[in-house]
Amino acid sequence: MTAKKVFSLVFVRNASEILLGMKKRGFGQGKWNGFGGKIEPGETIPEGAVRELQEECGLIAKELKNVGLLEFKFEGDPTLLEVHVFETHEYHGSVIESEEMLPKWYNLKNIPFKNMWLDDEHWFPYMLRGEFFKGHFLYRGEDLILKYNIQVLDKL
Ligand code: 6OG
Repeated sequence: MTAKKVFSLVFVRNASEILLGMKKRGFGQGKWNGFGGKIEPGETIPEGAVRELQEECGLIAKELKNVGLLEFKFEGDPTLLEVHVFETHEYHGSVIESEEMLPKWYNLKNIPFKNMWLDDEHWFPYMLRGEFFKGHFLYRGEDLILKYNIQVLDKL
């Protein structure tokens, strides 16, 4: 049986910038990414997304838009990682560094793909165009994508 782990991933956006966090420890250490983590038992996926965003960068999302779905497998590991991707344009609070993340605003034209998960370069354009995407990636280790596909889906 394939085990599944469900995660949230939230990007805070305005018209010209996106807030990324550099992961200071654990899985993905040293990479810039959105804010998120494992959905806890008893919470919905959006609840988990709001909680992780606040824990990791201090912002409280007033609305969340589900913008895509990512699935990851790592060669030799049957676990499927299912990552629900959200954007928020409305929030309160101010950005703070946490034990897990160093937040920084990036211009949308200057996203640091070289220091991000390799998959990001493939699906970010869909997110930035506002197309709801579903991506599936098979990794060998953390630095090689063996195969992938991305579909655009009609918004639910
Ligand atoms: P914690 O384990 O720290 O949450 N995540 C990925 N994000 C991208 N862009 N690419 C990947 O490729 C990823 N694998 C996991 C999901 C980990 C956070 O990192 C995301 C979560 O938001 C393999 O709790």
